Amino acid sequence: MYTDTDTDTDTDVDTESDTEAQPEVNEGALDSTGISDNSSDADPESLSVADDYAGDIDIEIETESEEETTEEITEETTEVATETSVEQTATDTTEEITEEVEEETIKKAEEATEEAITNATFETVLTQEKAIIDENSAATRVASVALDNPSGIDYTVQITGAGSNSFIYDKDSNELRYNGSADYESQSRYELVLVFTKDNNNEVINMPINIDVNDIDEAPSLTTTLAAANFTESSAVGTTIMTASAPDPEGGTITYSLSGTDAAKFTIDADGTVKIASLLDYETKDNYSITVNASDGTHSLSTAIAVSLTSV
Ligand SMILES: [Ca+2]
Ligand SMILES: [Ca+2]
Ligand SMILES: [Ca+2]
Repeated sequence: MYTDTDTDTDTDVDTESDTEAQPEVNEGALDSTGISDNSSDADPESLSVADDYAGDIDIEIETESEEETTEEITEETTEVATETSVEQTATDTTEEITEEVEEETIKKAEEATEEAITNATFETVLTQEKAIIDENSAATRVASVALDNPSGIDYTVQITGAGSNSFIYDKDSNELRYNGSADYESQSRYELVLVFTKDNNNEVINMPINIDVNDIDEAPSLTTTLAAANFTESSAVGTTIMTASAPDPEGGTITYSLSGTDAAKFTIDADGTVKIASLLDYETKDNYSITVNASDGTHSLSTAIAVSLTSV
C-alpha cells in the first residue's frame, strides 16, 4: 500500500543514509602500520594492542630510572654524608677552637684582672705605737706603716699639722719618728696627718694620727742681775744688790735662798730681790761672796755671785 511503500522508502533512505555515514577504511594504510593483521581474520591470541607496546616501553624506562635514581640517591647520600661529616668535623673543630678561644680569653681576662689589681694595689695600714710621748724625751718611733705596694708605685709622704716638724717619716723603714723636741709648755698635743700621694694617679691617702705630750716637771731657769757693778761701803741696809729670777716651766712656786761665805750680810726676798742686811765695811772686806738658790720644790738651782765694794 502506498503508505507502506512510503515507510519502506523511508527505511531505505535511512539505510542508505547509515551506509553513507560510515567512514571508508583505507586498507592500504592499515597494511603499512601492521595493524591490518588485527583484522577480524587474525587469531585473537595474536592480537596486540597499542597498550602492550606502551607497557614494554614504560618498564624499560622505569628500570633505567630506578638504577639512575638509586645511583643518584647513593651519590646524593654519599655527598650528604660527606657534607655532614665535613660539617660535623667543621662543627667539632669550631667548637674546639671556640672553647680554646674562650679559655684563652678567660685566662687573659683573669691575668688582666690580676695585673690590674696588682697595679692598683697600694694599701697602707698605720699602726700607732705611741699615743703619748714625754716632753724632752729622746727621739723615738711613734708609728709604723704596713705598706702593700707590689708594683712599686712611687709615692711621696708628707706630715701635716701643727708641730709636724717635730716628726720625720722614714720611707726605708716606713716609720714615723719623733725627733725629740717636744715641749709640753709649747704644744701639748699633735694632730698630724700622714699623707701618702701616689705618683701614678695623684691619689692621696690620709692617715690621721694624734699624739699627746706628757708634761714633765722641769727645773726653773735661774738668772741673776746685779743692780750695780760696785757698791759703796756706805750703802744703807736694805739696799738692793741684785734681783734673781727663776721662772718655772710648770709655773710652780719658787723658793729663793742665799748661801755661801757672806750670805749673812744679805737677804733675799720671796720675789728674788737681794738686799744688804748689815752694813758692809770695805776695810774688812771689799768683795763678798754669796750664792743664790732657787727651787721649785723638786729642782734646785744655784748661782754664785760676787759683790764688790768701793771705799768712800
Ligand atoms: Ca717643757
Ligand atoms: Ca714641763
Ligand atoms: Ca718645775
